[in-house]
Amino acid sequence: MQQDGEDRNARRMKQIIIHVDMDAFFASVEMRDNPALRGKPLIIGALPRERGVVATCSYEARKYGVHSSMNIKEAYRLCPNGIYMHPNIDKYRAVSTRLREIWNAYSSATETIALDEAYLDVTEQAQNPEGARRIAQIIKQRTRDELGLTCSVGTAYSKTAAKMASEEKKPDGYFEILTAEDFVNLIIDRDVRVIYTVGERTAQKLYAAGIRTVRDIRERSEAVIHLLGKQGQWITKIASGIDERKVTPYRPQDAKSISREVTFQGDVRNFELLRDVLVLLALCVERRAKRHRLRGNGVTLKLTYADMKGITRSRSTLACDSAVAIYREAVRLLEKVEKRPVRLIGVGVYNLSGERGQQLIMESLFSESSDEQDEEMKQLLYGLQKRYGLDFAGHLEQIYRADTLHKTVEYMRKHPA
Ligand code: TTP
Ligand code: MG
Repeated sequence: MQQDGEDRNARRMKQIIIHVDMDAFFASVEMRDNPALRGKPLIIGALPRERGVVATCSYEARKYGVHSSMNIKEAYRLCPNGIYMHPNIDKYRAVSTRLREIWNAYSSATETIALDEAYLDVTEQAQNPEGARRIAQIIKQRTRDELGLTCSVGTAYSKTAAKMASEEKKPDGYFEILTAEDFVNLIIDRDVRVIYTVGERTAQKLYAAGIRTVRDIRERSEAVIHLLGKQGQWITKIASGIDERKVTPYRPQDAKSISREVTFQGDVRNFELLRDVLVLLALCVERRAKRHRLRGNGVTLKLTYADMKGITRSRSTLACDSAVAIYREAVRLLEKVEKRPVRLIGVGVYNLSGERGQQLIMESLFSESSDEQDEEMKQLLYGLQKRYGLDFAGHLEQIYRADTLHKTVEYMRKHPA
């Protein structure tokens, strides 16, 4: 009987998608390389006394309530005995390259979402759920044997279901969701936040309308659409198990960098001014990246000194998908360069990748953008207005235009703080 059911599934499955997600990725790599860290609450991100957030933490640290994106101070309060470390992004990137080699061997298309996470289209290679199960086991085995790491894998008929499946048995898990009915049955009584585009704010709106579970979404789909518009349509579709998105391979060779620069009319010795110009450049870069639905994994600062000597400085980082983050990284780089008169300054992001950028766009569309960062950018702009007597009110859009940017920067140069 089971077999019959599966054959029907196999025939019905237009696509078979595997989602792979490494377990506690950064932390696992560190524990692999340093046995003394194993079994300990390990928090990767920043040191307790620094400004910063948790990038990830070991499962032992999660028991204390620590989680990704939590302020490091809060993490320290919850877990004072934890081991705190900075991330070694270049190391994780090298692991990621090896992972992609494994993934690519079994899929016709691999869509990398993050260093540790990808969708694989295995429709042809797998043929049926049994084949997909075999591929999943091989991927898990090779990841363990060749890289000394564990991952969780989900197989499903859609991307959303595959991602849900890989989360179901974390860590080191495997789970299948072969039909939309199975998907709906699995999540029907869960909180609305199980749907990945439902963030905290959206959830609050839904709760306020008495919509708490996926079942509520399904039973009150019109209310959901009324409440959330376009996002509501998407959510009600997902709540019915409908997601026909294809796995779109991300090809690193297609990615370029995105950058903006300005040349001053007169050389600038004042590095405070350069810092302030970085705010505007970062906004421009962020906007371009979002337009192209891209997200950088590194920031570059470019300077040309008055004697025409040019330098570039770069930093690998994960968090550079917002203007604030780009600005912060660029400032760090600026702090380290030789302080001589400057005629040109530029900022860029490189190592572009697709989906997180896409999610970002979706998030901002659905007004789920990060309040804290918005607030910080507002403060930065407010500072510029005050220091240079600028008036951005209503004109900020204009800044993105090259001529306005130049004019504004020139104005700042001539009216120093
Ligand atoms: P995730 O897959 O979200 O987390 P994880 O692999 O650490 O843990 P899990 O077992 O729950 O999958 O993210 C992968 C890596 O990306 C993570 O190790 C660190 C990094 N990351 C950040 O730097 N900031 C973030 O906010 C998140 C969510 C992840
Ligand atoms: Mg992971």
